[in-house]
Amino acid sequence: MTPQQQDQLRSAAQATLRANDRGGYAVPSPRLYPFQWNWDAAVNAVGWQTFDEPRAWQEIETLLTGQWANGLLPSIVFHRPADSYFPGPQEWGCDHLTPPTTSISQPPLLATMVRRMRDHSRDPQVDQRLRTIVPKIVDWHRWWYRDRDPEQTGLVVTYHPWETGSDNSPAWDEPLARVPATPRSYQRRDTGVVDGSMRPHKAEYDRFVYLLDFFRDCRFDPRRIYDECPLRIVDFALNAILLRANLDLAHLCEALGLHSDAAQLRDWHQRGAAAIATLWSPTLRRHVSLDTRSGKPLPSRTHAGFLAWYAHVFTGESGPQRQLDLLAELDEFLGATRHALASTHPTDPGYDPRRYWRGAVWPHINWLVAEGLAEHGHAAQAQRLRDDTLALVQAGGLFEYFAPDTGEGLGGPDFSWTAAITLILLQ
Ligand code: 2M8
Repeated sequence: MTPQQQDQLRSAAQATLRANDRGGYAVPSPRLYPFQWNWDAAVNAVGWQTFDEPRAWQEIETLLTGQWANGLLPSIVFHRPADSYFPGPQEWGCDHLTPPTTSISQPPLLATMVRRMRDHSRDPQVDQRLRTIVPKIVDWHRWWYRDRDPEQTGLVVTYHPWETGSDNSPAWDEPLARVPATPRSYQRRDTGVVDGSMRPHKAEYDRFVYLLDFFRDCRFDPRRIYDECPLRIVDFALNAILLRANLDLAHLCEALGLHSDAAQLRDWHQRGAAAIATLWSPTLRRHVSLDTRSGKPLPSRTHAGFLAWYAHVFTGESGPQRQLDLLAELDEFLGATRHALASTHPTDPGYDPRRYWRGAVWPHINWLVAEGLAEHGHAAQAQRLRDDTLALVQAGGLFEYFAPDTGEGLGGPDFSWTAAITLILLQ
């Protein structure tokens, strides 16, 4: 890409974030997702920081206004009403809250992004802001371990594919099939905004809706949901992101003198790293997620396993060999499609290159995987992912995701975290 092309792309990405700004938060894509999403906001903040640092911190402070008293940081904060999205706060049974939210969370990227923002900050007062922000993120991590790991296994469970962020990944097909379909009628909005061939099937939505009704009917009682929810999985990607975030949050706590929180966070990382090692499959050459209802691993061939580097869990004697095995698996992903990284390998029976998390390339996952690879000295693979991501965006536009075979931009247009990742990669 020439310097002039880079400038054009940078301007387009900045303009997209500005256009999606609703006053302190950016919507992921104007009509498809008209609220503030949790892990999107974390990525968007890093994108904002490349050209407007005060606005970057505001993205995070606005997200934290949605935090529950018990520490949960919800997946969506419905700051203002909008009717182009289903399900809204009434469906979640959370419309009485100020601001209204969902009742589930999302992958906890926030601490890692905040640490990065502190490292890149030009604000001499940055630690003043962090004295308010960091304890709230610690409360959120505490919520994960208290409510989502009540048996203290070291790994947290999730009850909804929307909480994993990879909503219709083939990894969830089998456990989701055991969830009853909702008996009630409802009206989806997403397929009125983008083509239905790029979105989850109705059978999946029927179960997504069943689950959110179930949480509401349980009055969000964590023990009851843990005992009775028909879907209960240990998602490798979510746990990898949480483990990495524990380390970054411990670092922030130490910088602020919060030493007992830091010690707790390092302990969670250590215990989690030991527990996550049991999710390694030598035949599949990667970690897999676990269905804790059936006790079975979920072996779908997805990109999730490549987050192991980012999570810093290759500890102990097995670490070097496992890294070699995972690099071999990565080579097979890189060679399988024209554009990397397909979210599902084409040989997986659930592969669908256009349908969202069943094959499409996701810029923010490419970036996270590249960060982890680079941190472990695998510079060439990291660069390949970064180059592929920028090439996709340049040719295909600032879309939500991209077809791994043709490079076509798919899903929502003018997408905030795609813009943010573009700005980060062009830095
Ligand atoms: C998608 O998820 C939402 C539900 O949270 C949806 O499809 O309605 C996912 O890609 C998720 O990971 C993402 O955070 C969200 C907003 O970009 O959209």
